[in-house]
Amino acid sequence: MKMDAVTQGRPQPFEKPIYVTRPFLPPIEEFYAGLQEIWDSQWLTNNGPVLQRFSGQLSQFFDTDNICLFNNGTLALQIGLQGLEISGEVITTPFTFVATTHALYWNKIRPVFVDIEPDYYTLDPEKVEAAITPWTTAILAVHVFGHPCNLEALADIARRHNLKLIYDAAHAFGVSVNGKSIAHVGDMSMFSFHATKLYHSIEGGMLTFADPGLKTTLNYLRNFGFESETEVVMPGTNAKMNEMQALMGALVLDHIDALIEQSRQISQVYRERLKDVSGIKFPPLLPDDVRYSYIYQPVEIIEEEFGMNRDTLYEKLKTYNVFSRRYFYPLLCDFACYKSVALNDPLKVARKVADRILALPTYYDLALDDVRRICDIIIACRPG
Ligand code: T4K
Repeated sequence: MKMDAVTQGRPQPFEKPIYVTRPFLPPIEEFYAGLQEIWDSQWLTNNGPVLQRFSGQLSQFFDTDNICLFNNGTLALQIGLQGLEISGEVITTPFTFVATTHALYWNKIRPVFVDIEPDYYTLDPEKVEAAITPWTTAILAVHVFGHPCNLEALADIARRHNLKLIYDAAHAFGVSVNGKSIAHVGDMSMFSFHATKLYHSIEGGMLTFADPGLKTTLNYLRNFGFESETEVVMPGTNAKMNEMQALMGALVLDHIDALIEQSRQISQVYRERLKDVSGIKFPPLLPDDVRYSYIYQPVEIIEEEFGMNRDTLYEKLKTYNVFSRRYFYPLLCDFACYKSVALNDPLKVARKVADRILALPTYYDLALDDVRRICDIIIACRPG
């Protein structure tokens, strides 16, 4: 084990809190310049010029016109499910942020929770297949932590059972497989542009979809169903992205490569510095054909080997001013509002992972020396 943290003396608590993430903020002059344009146009929302330009930039970035922007990822997913007319049961993961299942619930769809794979924590295709019933209409899989799901296996199941395949890609901005953005898989994907994400527009969300015909429906659904001043063609809601969000999104987009590179370096330091510490398990490195964004730095704390459980470490880190997060604990099926959902899968892997998982701080201006110090603190927390 690397013991330099200990041999050089005990690491000191940080003077200022180190959070699990911090939003990237572009140079403020760039934002001022954009604000001036918004001030001049006096156009703040409702498909304004900044939003239209931003939408074009994203179409180029994702290499598709089949995109629709929303004011957050949760509403994007809710509306996407409605646009695809999903009903009945949907097979999904319990190891995700609550919004994934909430989006089903708001559409009166029954979530069917099945287990995840132990390496990357994404849906286990075998469990998906076993959970299909006559009421199943779709699979809602999550590229959790930006780890691509088992794309081929899920596509095969969806095809054979005539199910829609929807991806919650909230964490997967900038992720591509075989040189192609992950936005191109399945029937639909939802990306979150929330401030806590590597890529953000303050708040925001985006759907990408395979069927170009969906674009009109989604546009209606996010804007009250308005066709014209006097015509409403469907009971839509209000989920429009505004001009300030679009401005931030456009400015952050210019920095995406640098943000990914910085996150990659942070991840490399964590892996290197903690690699010989028993009881800390990293997800395996992704295959070469995946371009990963390093949006989160999840590790598993294995109590029997580390000598301390995840929750104790999580609390101890706070005394050093390090605020890691237990993404994603508890499992969604254990929240009061989903406890009544029947479980046919014991969720063995998901339960184990939820009890062990810890997301370590990672964000664009977290200095590599601070990452080393966090590692040394983790090592110093270890008993014995
Ligand atoms: N699906 C998945 C798989 C998701 O992970 C999410 C969202 C969604 C769907 C829904 O997408 P959105 O509707 O949110 O677009 C955060 C985010 O609010 C949420 O967007 C995200 N997932 C989830 C994983 O994390 P919290 O409750 O952990 O955030 P909070 O406020 O505790 O922030 C975490 C840390 O970030 C803070 O300790 C400090 C830092 N922070 C946060 C904000 C908001 C800042 O430094 N500045 C900030 O402005 O949920």
